[in-house]
Amino acid sequence: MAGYFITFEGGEGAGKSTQIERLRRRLEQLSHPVVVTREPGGSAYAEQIRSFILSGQAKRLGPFAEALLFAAARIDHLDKTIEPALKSGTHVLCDRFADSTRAYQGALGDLDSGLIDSLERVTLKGVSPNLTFILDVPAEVGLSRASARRAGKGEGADRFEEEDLSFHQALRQAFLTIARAYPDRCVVIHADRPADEVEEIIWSSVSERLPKLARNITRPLDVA
Ligand code: T5A
Repeated sequence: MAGYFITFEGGEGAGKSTQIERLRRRLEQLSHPVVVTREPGGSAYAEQIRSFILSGQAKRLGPFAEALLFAAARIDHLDKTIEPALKSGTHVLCDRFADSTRAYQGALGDLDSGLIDSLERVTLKGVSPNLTFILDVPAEVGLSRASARRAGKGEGADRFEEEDLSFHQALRQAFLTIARAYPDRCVVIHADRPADEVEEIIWSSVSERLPKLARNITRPLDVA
C-alpha cells in the first residue's frame, strides 16, 4: 500500500497553495490521509536551506549552485517527509518539486539539460509524482497576485519574484515544455479564472486520473 504523490507547479502567484488547500480538504472529507508540504522546504534542514535561498544570498553563486542547493533540500525533504508518508499510505500534496528546478534554474541560466537530468537522477532515486498539475497563468497576472498577497502581509518580493518580466515569461514556457514532455504525468490547468472553477477542473482531473482518490475509503487503500 502506497500513497499517491501529487505535485503542483507553475510560476509565481499561479494559485498553487490555494488549490492544494482545497484538494486537501476534499480528500480529507473522503477520509484519505493527506500530508501537505512544499519546496524548497518541507523538512527541518530543507527549511533552513529555503531561508538561505529565498533571502537572495545564494544568488551570487549562480544558477547551477542554486540548483545544487535546491537538490540538497530535496534530498532531506524526500528522506524525512515525502518517502515516509508515501510508504505509510499517506497521500502527499507538494507545492513545487523537481520540475521547478528544471524550469526556474533552467530559465535563469544556460544550464545544460543533461546536467539537470543527472542531478534529478541522483536526487530523486526513482521517486516521481503520480500526477503534476501545472497551473498556467500569464506572468503579469501571477506576479500581480503574488505582490498583492505579499503587500497584504507587509513583505517584499523574494529572490525570484524580483527577476524581470522576461524571466517570468520564459519560465511559463519552460513549464509548458515540461508538460509536453511528460503528458502522462502532467496536466496543464489554465488558472487565470476564479479559484472555484480551477478547483473543479483539478478535481475532475484527479477523479479521472486517480479514480481511487475520488472515492470515500472504508477500508485501507490498495494504490500500488
Ligand atoms: N524555486 C523553487 C526554484 O527556483 N527552484 C526550485 O527547485 C524550487 C522548488 C519558492 C520560490 O523558489 C523557487 C520558485 C519560487 O520563486 P514560494 O514563496 O514558495 O517561493 O513561492 P511560490 O511557490 O511561487 O508561491 P506563491 O505563494 O507566490 O504562489 P502560489 O502558491 O502559486 O499562489 P497562492 O495560492 O499563494 O495565490 C497567490 C495569491 O493569489 C490569490 C490568492 O488568494 C493569493 O492572494 N489567488 C487567486 N486570485 C484570483 N484568482 C485565482 N484563481 C486565485 N488563486 C489564488
